[in-house]
Amino acid sequence: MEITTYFASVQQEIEETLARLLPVKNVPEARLYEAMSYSSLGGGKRLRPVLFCAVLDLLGVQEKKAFLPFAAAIEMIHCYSLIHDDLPAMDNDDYRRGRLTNHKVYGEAMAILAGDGLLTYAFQVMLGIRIPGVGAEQVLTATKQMADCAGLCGMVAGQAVDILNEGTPLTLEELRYIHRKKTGAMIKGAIVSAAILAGATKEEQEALAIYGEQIGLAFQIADDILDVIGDSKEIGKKAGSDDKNGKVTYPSLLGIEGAYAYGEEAISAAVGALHLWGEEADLLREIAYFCLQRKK
Ligand code: GRG
Repeated sequence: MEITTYFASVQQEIEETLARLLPVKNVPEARLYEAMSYSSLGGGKRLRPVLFCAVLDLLGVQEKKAFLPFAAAIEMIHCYSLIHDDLPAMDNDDYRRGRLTNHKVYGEAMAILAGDGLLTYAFQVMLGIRIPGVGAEQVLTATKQMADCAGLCGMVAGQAVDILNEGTPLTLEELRYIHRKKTGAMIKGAIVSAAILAGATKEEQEALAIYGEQIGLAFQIADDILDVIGDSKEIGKKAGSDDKNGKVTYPSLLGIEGAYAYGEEAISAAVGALHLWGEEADLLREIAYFCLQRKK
């Protein structure tokens, strides 16, 4: 299947699954549900669920439907991170996915709670999942993988180091440390948790983990490049914010061309990690190129 068709089909399935999992209830805290839905529905590339589903396909899972709540829960964690990242105490952004940010619509307190709600609910969904042929231990291991990647071993740690180093010159190695955790961990988590649920061997899990780490790096490099040369309308947020906030980025350290070349090295390494598979891994190979070449 062509990559754009594949993205479109997973996007639709995730939209439907999220809408089902996040109904706005007629309860005193209805506004919290609204705020959670606002930032989860109707936008985003859904890259992490796409990777999750592509790994299931690679490993021969025939019926993906029962796995979709797990993929949607990963997207909830991602959406929570975007809500919190946009808060005045963090990046203080007004636009995300082409719309006003959560705190601009619902206020800061509700935005914090919407993020908290999404993060907690994501783990409730993952742990409650029942998939025919998938054992409880696999579900626990996959959920633990996501907790590691989202929390203190991953995204939260990366965000903390990023904030702690604001205004400080960084080396390439330090920048990589931040992004390996802040951006890369959730991408790798989506890939490895799918591999665990699909019953991949240790060797397959390790190969896919390397693939995830490398495309995570390329994805971040593309993000930094888009912040310099991207179109604000297309990326759905204001371009130029890294420069305005004095952030060290791959282009600021390596120049645009140098950063792109560095991204190409990461893509080669990602594609190289897929050597265990033949053409059944072509979709993952295409997604790797997309991560660097994307326009939004
Ligand atoms: C608040 C704990 C906490 C973490 C925030 C996600 C994040 C960490 C920060 C976002 C800042 C940022 C622009 C990071 C670069 C890479 C990235 C994660 C971009 C956003 O992800 P996309 O492009 O977004 O997949 P969509 O909207 O397509 O889902």
